[in-house]
Amino acid sequence: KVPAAAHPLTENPTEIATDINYHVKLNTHFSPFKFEPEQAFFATAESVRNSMGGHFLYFVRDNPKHTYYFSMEFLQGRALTNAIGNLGIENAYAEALNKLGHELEEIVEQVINSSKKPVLVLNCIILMTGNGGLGRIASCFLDSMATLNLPAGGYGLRYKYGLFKQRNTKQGQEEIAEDWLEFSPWEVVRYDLVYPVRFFIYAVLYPGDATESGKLLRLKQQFFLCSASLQDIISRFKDQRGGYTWSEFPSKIAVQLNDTHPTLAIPELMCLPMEDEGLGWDEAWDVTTRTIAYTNHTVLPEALEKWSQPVMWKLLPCHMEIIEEIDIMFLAMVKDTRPDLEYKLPSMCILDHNPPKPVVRMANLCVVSAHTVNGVAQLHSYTLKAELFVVTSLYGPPSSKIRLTALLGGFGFAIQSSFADDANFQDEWASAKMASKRRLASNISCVTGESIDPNSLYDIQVKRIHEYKRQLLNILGAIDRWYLFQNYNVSVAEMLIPGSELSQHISTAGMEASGTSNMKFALNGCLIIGTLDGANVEIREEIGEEIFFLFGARADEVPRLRKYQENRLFEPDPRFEEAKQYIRSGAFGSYDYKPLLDSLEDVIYRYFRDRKRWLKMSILSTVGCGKFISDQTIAQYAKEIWNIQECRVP
Ligand code: DL6
Repeated sequence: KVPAAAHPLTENPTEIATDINYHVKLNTHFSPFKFEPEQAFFATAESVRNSMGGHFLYFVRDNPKHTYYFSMEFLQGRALTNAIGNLGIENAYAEALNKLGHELEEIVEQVINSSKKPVLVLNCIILMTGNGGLGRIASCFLDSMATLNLPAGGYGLRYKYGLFKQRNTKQGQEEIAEDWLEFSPWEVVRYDLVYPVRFFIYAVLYPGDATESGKLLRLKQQFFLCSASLQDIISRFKDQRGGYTWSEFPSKIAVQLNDTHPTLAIPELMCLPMEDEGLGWDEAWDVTTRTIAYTNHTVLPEALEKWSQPVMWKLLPCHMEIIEEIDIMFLAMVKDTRPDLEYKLPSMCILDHNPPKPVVRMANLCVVSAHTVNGVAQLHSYTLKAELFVVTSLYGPPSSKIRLTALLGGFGFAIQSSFADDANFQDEWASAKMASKRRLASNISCVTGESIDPNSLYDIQVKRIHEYKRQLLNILGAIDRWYLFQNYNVSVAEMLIPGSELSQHISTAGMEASGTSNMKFALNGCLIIGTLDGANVEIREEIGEEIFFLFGARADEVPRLRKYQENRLFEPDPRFEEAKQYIRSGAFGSYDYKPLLDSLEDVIYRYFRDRKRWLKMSILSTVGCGKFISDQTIAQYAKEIWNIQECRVP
């Protein structure tokens, strides 16, 4: 029986206000005689958190099959707004805080301000130094698991420091330790759960890997995450009523690896029951392969993780023995069953013994061992299957386990495309967009002192820094358009994305696995200028090609263009040279922008000036984005990969 929570979930604002007051008075972190926004935030968060206790217990009671999402990165947003949003009690809390003289929006903002996200500002282009889509997707997935009442959760590391807080000075970038854990009312310590893991140096997210000690630290972090999490999962599994047998482990537990960072879960899940409980190799392999699924997030060779064999032998000798054995099994299987594919083995095998750097290829280990492998967009999954992992499986036909779909499906949407031409609806749409643009402009003005005309076109690119994402190209373009665009600056995504009208997703075709901000922009009625890359392809399919500004070459044209460039046959657009000269000149002298008249940007401005047409396109962009809601993605993972059922909280 689930005991009643000490402070049961209530939707009555007066009761909530009393509860918040109770936390203000009893909270030992602050003086009980003050009620500043920071304190209001803490007390509100504690009040929400306390009323959630029963939810955890409920899942323990029924013991359904669980999914555990392993990720080295979680890029969380606002935990408080998420929690009360998911519980459907946002209005009640807003009203309660009003009674106490505070605004919910204000106290949430106040916390955001005290821990600024690391971003660098360059006109309309935000270059993120920190985590990108991979960490954010992990957090979105946790939110969707909660929304869908799934018995599922995540395992990650509690890094003491974030990447760093970034300050830009005239001298360049200044890095300040990001002590993000200060004031976190959301952490619950479990003193009764302690597992022995030999490595625990986990203070810094992404230790620099230029040095051997940095690399070693990162490997230790990865092993720490996998070992501690699996020990916790196994201990819960063994605690179930009526005893356990190992063969039923995969029918009770699904583990999803978010990219290769938690790959060591594979040899660890073999190792723990073999060492501790005398399980045989075949049974351990069966349990492991039926439990673990893997999501690949990149096809870039330099981003596919490889660990030095000597380092791994030194740090994890038992795990290396297991990996070696899996590799031998895999090679033998291909030679036996698919001699026609033997020529692929040098790139497909797990251990690359080639000196001077013999390495373990983590993605190959995942592909060989996981029961299901998926990419994050259709084009990406196709590339995985057709080019990267042609031979995948120890059982069944090769590559049968890579899913060609992006694991995304349709989603019922309240807005219909028939609204797109409705004049009243367009007016409402325009005022909602204008309100978001004003909010963004006001934030920009606070941060930078620059004032931005809310009637101008807000064209925004937000991405991790990488050559293939072509921020440099965008910067050159921005400089080229200097006389048309004057003032752009930064805010956080929640302000930027709703406040934007045009957004750049111009990575070289074939390089971006998916991209996730493209979906968020399109869903917020922002038009996309983009290449046929990653999820852009599907966005364009869903919303209609006539409302997508297509840019650049297709993936299959890129190799030919690269050859052209190598042989100096490729003539870049003259505006490249112009923009470069312009930068070199250091001044804004006379500039002939007549050639711009026929350019793609001009098409965009022409559309933008035709307000009705632009608004129609903006509405249709949102309407077409139902496919990209993470709730839908997670519902599909639950059904097709994890085989778990909804577990509704009473
Ligand atoms: O799946 C989330 C996100 C994709 O949208 C990006 O296209 C992809 O680059 C990113 N992958 C990674 C892994 N390493 N790299 N590069 O961050 O995942």
